[in-house]
Amino acid sequence: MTDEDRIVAARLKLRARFLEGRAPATPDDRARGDGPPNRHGMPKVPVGQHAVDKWPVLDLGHHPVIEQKEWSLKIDGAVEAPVTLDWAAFMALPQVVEPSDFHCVTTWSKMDLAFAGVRVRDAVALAHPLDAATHVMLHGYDGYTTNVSLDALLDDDVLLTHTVDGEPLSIEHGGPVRVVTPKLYAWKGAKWVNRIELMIGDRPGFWEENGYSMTALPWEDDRYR
Ligand SMILES: Nc1nc2c(c(=O)[nH]1)N[C@H]1C(S)=C(S)[C@@H](COP(=O)(O)O)O[C@H]1N2
Ligand SMILES: [Mo]
Repeated sequence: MTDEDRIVAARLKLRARFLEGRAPATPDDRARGDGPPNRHGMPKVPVGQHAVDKWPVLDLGHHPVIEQKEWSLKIDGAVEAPVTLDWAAFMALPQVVEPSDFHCVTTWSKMDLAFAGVRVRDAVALAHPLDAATHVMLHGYDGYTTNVSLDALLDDDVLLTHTVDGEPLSIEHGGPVRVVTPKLYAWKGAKWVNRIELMIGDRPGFWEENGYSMTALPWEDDRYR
């Protein structure tokens, strides 16, 4: 068994437990709070989650080492004008900082990370998405893929982030650049991102092919399908 096989097996076991109703939580309609907007109005972690102190590293075990000068991001697919951004073009886009939470489907949440970078919306706009585009596939340098609806992707807090809490994003967490999707479970944020593929219609990415949710909404305990 490779490391990747072990990781996938462990995650499928977690899914099976969840589907049997044993973990991590069953949806209910308790009031879930009143925090900042990117917490969906909730003060605490979503149902079935617990907050951790340290930010864990979770991926398929391949950590590609990409220098800033080699990194590029292609935005293509259902667009009028495919573009490829190099580091300089990326850093020339408007830069923002968004404090957000980070919810991993394996039940940990890292609260209050200050993500700095470019709104995915601003990068995607450069390629002029077709009106018919509905979803995207995010691709990483490690071959990882994950699908996100265009609506969710264009949210204010969805960033191509290069700096977290004032420090450059580490390789383990997806540096030089990853996507973060604070209102969705964290697997929707591709680390070492190198392509945003606009799609007409939806298609499952890596974990979604393995029974994970197409939509991944933490506040709805929407983990698997
Ligand atoms: N390129 C890539 N991105 C990825 C993954 C991966 O294996 N490869 N794993 C995903 C999963 S399952 C999670 S929970 C988060 C974890 O991010 P972290 O390691 O920074 O905590 O990254 C997501 N993005
Ligand atoms: Mo994950």
